[in-house]
Amino acid sequence: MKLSFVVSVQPTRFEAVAYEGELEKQLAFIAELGYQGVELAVRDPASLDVGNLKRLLQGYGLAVPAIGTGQAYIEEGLSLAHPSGEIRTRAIGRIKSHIDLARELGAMVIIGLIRGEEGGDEPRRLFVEALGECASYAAEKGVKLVLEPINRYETKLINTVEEGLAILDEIGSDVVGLLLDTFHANIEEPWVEDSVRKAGGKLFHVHIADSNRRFPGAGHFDFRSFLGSLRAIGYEGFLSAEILPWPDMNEAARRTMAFFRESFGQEI
Ligand code: LER
Ligand code: MN
Repeated sequence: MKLSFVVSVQPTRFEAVAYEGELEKQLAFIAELGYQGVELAVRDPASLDVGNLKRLLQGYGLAVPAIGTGQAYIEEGLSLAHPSGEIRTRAIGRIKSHIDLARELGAMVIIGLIRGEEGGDEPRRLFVEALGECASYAAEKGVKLVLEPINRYETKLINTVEEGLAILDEIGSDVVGLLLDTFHANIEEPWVEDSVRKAGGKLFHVHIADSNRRFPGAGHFDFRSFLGSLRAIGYEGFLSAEILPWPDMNEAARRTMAFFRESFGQEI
């Protein structure tokens, strides 16, 4: 397993990702700390200079395990389960542009808050339909999508791994898997390690934060037991730190790396 850190490529209202201005400075800092990857939160890929981004990533030796898309909902209200067909179409179009970017960067595309906050049968049906369309496009482009169960205080649609797996069954596409975020899982899963086992080979990506969404080690989440369950299913992907800027973002990034080095050495 490898560590990455979540960074926003533009200012954002979502507080658990870093945006401190210059992207290059952040990439340099993350690489210097020893992270092997950077997860990018991208509201709209159209606003990015992809050539320059690829040069920077290559220069700092950073992989991009995944691209976050939730800002398109938070900042613009685009949602895959929106009752308005016009907004759903725009949300699907936006995810397709994230898929194009992901293909360039060798990344996966996160389906998190872009599904909106409404629960119930109709939003779920609309979401499955929209996600199916995104999955067909992703399969054509050779890109994976990861559906992230999110805690009940942020959305009513898909809070648990079990609900996520049911959606995957309905979509029936090999390119769609799950993203487990320890902050959400700690709130919603009966027993996080069991949920990891249930997800098994469908677990494509992981977000890490402690129980209070601060850096690992700042709360009471049992990372030793969690990593044991990931090893047991043969998970070899990234652990992406998506954490609050506490006491500030640089210190949080430093403390995350220090926690894993001190607790697990090279064995993560
Ligand atoms: C995003 O990865 C996340 O965890 C949510 O809290 C917001 O989209
Ligand atoms: Mn997350």
